[in-house]
Amino acid sequence: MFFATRCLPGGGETTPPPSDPTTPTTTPTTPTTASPVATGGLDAKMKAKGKRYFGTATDPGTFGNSQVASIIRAEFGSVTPENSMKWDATESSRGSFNFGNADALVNFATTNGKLIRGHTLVWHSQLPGWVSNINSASELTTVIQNHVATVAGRFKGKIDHWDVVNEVFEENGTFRNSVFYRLLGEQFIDIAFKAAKAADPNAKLYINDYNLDYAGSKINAMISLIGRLKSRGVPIDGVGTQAHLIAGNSINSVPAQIRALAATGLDVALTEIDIRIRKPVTSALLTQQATDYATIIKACVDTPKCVGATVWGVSDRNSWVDSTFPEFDAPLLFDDNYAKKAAYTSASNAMN
Ligand code: 9MR
Repeated sequence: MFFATRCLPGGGETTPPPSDPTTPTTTPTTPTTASPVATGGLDAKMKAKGKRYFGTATDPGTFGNSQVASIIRAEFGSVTPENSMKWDATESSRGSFNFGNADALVNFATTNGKLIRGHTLVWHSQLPGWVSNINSASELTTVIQNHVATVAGRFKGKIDHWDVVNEVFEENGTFRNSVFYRLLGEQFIDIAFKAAKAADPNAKLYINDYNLDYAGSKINAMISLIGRLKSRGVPIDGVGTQAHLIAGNSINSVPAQIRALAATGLDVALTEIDIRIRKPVTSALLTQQATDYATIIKACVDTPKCVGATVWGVSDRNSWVDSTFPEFDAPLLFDDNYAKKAAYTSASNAMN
């Protein structure tokens, strides 16, 4: 899917009004204006808006850096394992489970009082070949049930949200041609959710996808599917919209899509926010990105069913964007040197 690039506003930052010359020049003991960034970090501000968390994605490879770890401790209230709970990481060969990095992530989260968004149980990507090569529906059903029971069961009681199924749709709203859909049809989703509910009854169970940021076939298909899942009594609690976005591109359509997802009656979470910038990164584009972060975060704040927002990483130094979209850069709230960007301040202010 390609988007027409919206013209970027020429704009610089707005200039504050000149101070009133009649104002006495006494030094106030307390600031007369709110400081732009409250103490307590992004998570505290999101909670003050009645939400559950402001989160980030990480794994031992990133929180092992002490600067990343201290930013997570200070700013974020939830962590999503970026890779460590995926099928290729947890069950790369059949029935042989490895939880090294996933356990380390869970220990980091629980030690630091962070919620965890489990990610993800059934996904066509990062899926070992032994699963893709299954050609019997009953065998695949058993394999899904065992995988979900083992992975979700291991972390029972510790996971706030599980992304039970991820990215089931093509861009045109048809089901993705995964081994799951080919052998089981839409029922693979029911199987996965029922298995997750049995394994961890208190986790909120989510369906998650990308490009739900604008009106069209894909979000329509998601909303229809949610209606069918609910009518079949499938235990689904929420829908995650990933929000992998491009600065200055289609951002203004996002708030209405968040409201449309909320109108299903499910909880909504922004699950993987990043807003990448087409190189070369300029100060105007960083300002555009800051504006765009505010638009997205405010849309969640203003939508009662939106329960939280997660950015897909801490600093621009560690983002999937570098390898996947080499013509883009700088998608996150902290720069390559772990300093707060304009986007950080703007995201924070969107929660005032
Ligand atoms: O950020 C993840 C990156 O490190 C992995 O190499 C990649 C492999 O597919 O997955 C990235 O995370 C994805 C997430 O799990 C699902 N939505 C899209 C994310 C970005 O690709």
